[in-house]
Amino acid sequence: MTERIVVDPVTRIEGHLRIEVDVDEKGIIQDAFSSGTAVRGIELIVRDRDPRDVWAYVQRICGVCTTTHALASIRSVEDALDIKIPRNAHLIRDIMNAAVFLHDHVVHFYHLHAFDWVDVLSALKADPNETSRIAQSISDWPKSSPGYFKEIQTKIQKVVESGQLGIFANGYWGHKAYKLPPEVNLLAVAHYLEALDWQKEIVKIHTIFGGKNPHPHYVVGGMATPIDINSDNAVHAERLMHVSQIIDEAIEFINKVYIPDLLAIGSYYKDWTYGGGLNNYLCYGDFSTGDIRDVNLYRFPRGAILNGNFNEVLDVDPKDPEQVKEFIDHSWYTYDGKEGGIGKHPWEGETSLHYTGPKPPFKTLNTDEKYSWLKSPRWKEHPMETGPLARMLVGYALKREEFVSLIDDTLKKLNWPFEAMQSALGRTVARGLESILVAKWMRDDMDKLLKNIKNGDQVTFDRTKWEPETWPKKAKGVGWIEAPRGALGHWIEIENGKTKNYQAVVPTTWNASPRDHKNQMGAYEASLKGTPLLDKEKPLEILRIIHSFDPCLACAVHLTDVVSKQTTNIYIG
Ligand code: NFE
Ligand code: MG
Repeated sequence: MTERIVVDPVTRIEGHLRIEVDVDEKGIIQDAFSSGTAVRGIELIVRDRDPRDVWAYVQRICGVCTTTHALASIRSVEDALDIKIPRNAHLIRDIMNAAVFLHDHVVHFYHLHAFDWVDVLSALKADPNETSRIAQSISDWPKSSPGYFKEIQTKIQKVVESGQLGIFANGYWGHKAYKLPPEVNLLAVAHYLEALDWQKEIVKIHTIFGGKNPHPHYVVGGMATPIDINSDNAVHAERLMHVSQIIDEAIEFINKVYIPDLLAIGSYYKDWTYGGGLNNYLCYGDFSTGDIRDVNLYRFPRGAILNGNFNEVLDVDPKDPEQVKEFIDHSWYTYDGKEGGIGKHPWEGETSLHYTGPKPPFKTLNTDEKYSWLKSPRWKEHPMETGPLARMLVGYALKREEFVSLIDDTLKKLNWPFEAMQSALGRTVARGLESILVAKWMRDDMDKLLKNIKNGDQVTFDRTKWEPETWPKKAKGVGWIEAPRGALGHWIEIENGKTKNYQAVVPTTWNASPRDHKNQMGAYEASLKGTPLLDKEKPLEILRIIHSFDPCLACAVHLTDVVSKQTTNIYIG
């Protein structure tokens, strides 16, 4: 006998996600279902538009990865039209992508995920002297005096006494699964508040290079960033120094706050090894030290791993029609008027909505049939996990020195076997570790940019192929990118200077996808299976695992109609 538990909405994520699990008498999850419950229509509007404008529309797929979809879109157009961009533009784009990684990862750790491990209310019982001692033993971050932590505690006390816990209301405080001593909880709450301040600084990189955040500006052929070190009307010397300083501060915050906290918290939970899941990992790769199309120069390498076989990294090609396909057997769509059975490569993709779920209000979804607005992307028909864990493990399997030493050092510190990485906590650790790498690459890219500028190269845009008259009549391209949550691809088909087809397959669509044509679970679903719940009324373990992926459902459910003129036919209720 199993009992179904529904978590809807899952909070502290972006977008609308519902999780249904079947638990047995012992409270162990036997089956799990992930459902995207909202539908959006962003991509519908790019058809027939000028490919040079598409980035500005599809960027609105998400307000979290604020730069990501624009960059994927721009790269798809440049790939289709074989446009090469100036070196400075490439460096600026990668610095901006790195800024999103660091912003997202820090915000995810402190503001979205930490409270699955950290009990805010327990912090009230902490001895601030002891918190101070712990803080100074793990880092030389200056804000660490007993008085400072006492002040934070008083702040929490006031909030609790006011009876208005605000965003801290309805947490599972006091849950038996929380293991941190009060002093470490207090440390984490203090850094939760500091990270709130910090995150508003790093986005200034976007405002300087891209005009604003969210949704900074891009241009096909380079960057819309005029650089002139002597002009007030351009990104001048002072602005460049500001970016440089923010990068240094980011490196410091990551190394002195984020990583020490991650390891301190992780060390109390290292026996909680649930949440691994598929053991299939997919990376498109990114952060090229040369041309973006030269995959060999990627600092995040490209590759796929199946069934946890780290001895073999398989070649990935998003252009191969046999590799990336989306299935709809359990998704509220049809293909050619049929309910499923086939997968479509994004260049041939189709999005025809067809809601067949229960009429609200309802208790549970009919998970034997269709149950999500997400499609099921598959790589060679395998469900894949994408994101920080996939990137770190692919780098490790390829024996890249940076990845191997970072992972091995961390495993030693946590006294963990390698297999422990394949868990919810491992995913969270991987996110921290890749932040160290990305911050380092960002510094390196900025140094290279400054050097170019110093040598007199201030060019950021190449207009050779700006005019549609210079384009072929028909062209197809893919823009891939490693986004904070994983491998993202935008596929475009251009005809007579207009966008004919457009399709995005997004990291959270891979991870949160429902079952496919072979009834194979998506990454979220597989990661929940076998996990024991200590308290079915307060399924904290489900949040831990799902949050470890950093869900973004707005990204995951975006729509495009590439075949019929008809767009939607939704009937709910
Ligand atoms: Ni909406 Fe995104 C990232 C993209 S989604 S946040 O990272 O692309 O999975
Ligand atoms: Mg799509």
